This record gives sequence, structure tokens and C-alpha cells, in this order.
Amino acid sequence: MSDLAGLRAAIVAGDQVTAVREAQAALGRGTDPQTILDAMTQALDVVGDRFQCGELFVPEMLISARAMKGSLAVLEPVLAASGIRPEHRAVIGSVNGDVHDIGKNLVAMMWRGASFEVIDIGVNVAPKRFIEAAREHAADLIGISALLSTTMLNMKPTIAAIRAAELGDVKVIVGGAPVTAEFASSIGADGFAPDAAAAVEVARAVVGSRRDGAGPR
Ligand code: B1M
Repeated sequence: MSDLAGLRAAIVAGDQVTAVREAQAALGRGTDPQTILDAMTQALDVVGDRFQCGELFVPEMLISARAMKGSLAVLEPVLAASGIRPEHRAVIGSVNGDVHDIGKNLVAMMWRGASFEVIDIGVNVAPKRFIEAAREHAADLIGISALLSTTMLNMKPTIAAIRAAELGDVKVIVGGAPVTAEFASSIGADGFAPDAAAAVEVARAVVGSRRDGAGPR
């Protein structure tokens, strides 16, 4: 892991140029993409801890996030490589009031890699927008992400609105650092995933596997 120390340090320092270079170098050395991703996430955990201690502030957190996003873009082609025709279509967004998007982007990437077609509708997404996007794209699945203990509460009315809109058999998966399986079930979600890799398993489990070549509904 010591060969990833430079990448971690660059993300903590918010040095996007170095972070991108380090990520490219690690891939070039043949380091497993998941190991690289873990190092990036650890770096953001350090940033989060320092923020919590008052050692750094929102602007620093923001530039670290930018460095993470830059280096994540290096991994994207590897993580999302599949070449298989999409079996399902998913809409994903961060819930109303929440602008964190790195975890959501990661889930979108992994879903694409698992042959889902993914429509990413961004951050701070109002319930109405989830519904419009799911209807417009005839989605099988809606993914909702929340990173704040305040905004996770907006998931419940979002799911209630989705159910009330009668979109057919659309499944809803929720996730994000403060979200738990118990919370997900209490707000009527069909699934919960603690991380992006698990989100693939959970998505497959809730929508089922269509091997009839029909593509998304
Ligand atoms: Co914010 N922030 N932030 N922040 N931020 C946290 C989340 C915090 C834990 C930091 C801390 O205090 N230690 C804290 C939340 C505390 C709480 O409520 N429990 C916090 C706070 C307080 C805030 C503000 C309120 C700060 C302020 O303004 N005073 C503010 C809120 C803004 C808002 O949303 N309204 C704020 C702002 C920001 C920035 C904009 C500066 C920036 C975000 C930039 C961006 O995303 N484009 C930022 C950042 C970078 C963080 C930390 C440091 C990193 C988040 C991250 O990207 N992690 C974070 C501390 C931390 O996480 N250690 C922190 C990496 C990412 C890969 O992990 O998103 O957890 P994560 O995703 C994981 C899983 O959760 C899961 O899979 C992902 C991959 O494995 N997952 C899903 C996520 N979504 C999923 C969906 C699924 C399934 C799984 O299904 C659909």
C-alpha cells in the first residue's frame, strides 16, 4: 500500500494534478483498481476527520473532493468496462438538500460496469425530479444517496412520492454514509447498500436478472 501514499497525500492536500498523476501511475504499475479506490476513500476519510476536529474547513474539503473526482475519472474506464448490453435502466441522484456526489458517482460507475444503463440526475434532487426522470427513461431502479444525517431524512418523503406516482414496478435502493439497513427498511426502500460494490449485488437482487434479451422495460 505504500506505493499509494502519494495518491492519498495528494487527495488530502487537494492537489488534483498530483492525484491524477499518482492514480495513472498506480494503474500503470498494475495495482488493482479497487485497491486504488480504497486508498482514495481513506484519504477523504482523513479529510472528514480533520474537518470534524476543526483542523480544516469546507473550502479544503471541497478541493480534496475535486482531487478525488479527478483521480476517480482515471479509474472510471476500468471500473465501468463491460461492453454488455444493458439489462436494466437506473436513475440515480443525491437526495434533496445534499450536494455530496462522489459516492453516488461511484455507485453509478459500478452499476454501469455491471451492465445497467444509468441516468445520473445529479445532486440536490427533488422528489418530483426523481419521478420525472424515472418516467421519462422507463427506469427499473431508482438510487438515492445521502451523506448527511439531516438530508437522509428527505429520503422518506422522496420514496413516498415515488410510490404515490405509480411508476409501475420500480425498485428503490438507498445508501450513503449515515444510512443503515434498518433506516432503509423503515422508510420503505426496497434495498440498501453500504458501499458501491454491494450496490451492484443489491441492485441485481431487487430488479432480478433478465436473460431474455429484452433490455430495459
Ligand atoms: Co461534507 N460532510 N459537508 N462535504 N463531507 C461529510 C459527509 C461529514 C461526515 C464530514 C465530517 O463531519 N466528518 C459531515 C456529515 C456529518 C453528518 O451529517 N453525519 C459533512 C458535513 C457536515 C458537510 C456540510 C454540512 C459542511 C458545512 O457546510 N458546514 C456541507 C453540507 C453540504 C450539503 O450537502 N448540503 C458539506 C459539504 C461538503 C463539500 C461540498 C465541501 C464536499 C462534497 C463535494 C462533493 O461530493 N462533490 C464534502 C466532502 C468531500 C465530505 C467528506 C470529506 C467526503 C465525502 C465523500 O465523498 N466520501 C465527508 C467525510 C467522509 O465521508 N469521510 C463529508 C467518499 C465517498 C466514496 O464515500 O460518499 O460515503 P461516500 O459513498 C460510499 C458509501 O456511502 C456508499 O457507497 C459509496 C462508495 O463505497 N454510497 C451508496 C453512497 N451513496 C450510495 C447510494 C447507494 C448505495 C451506496 O444506493 C443508491
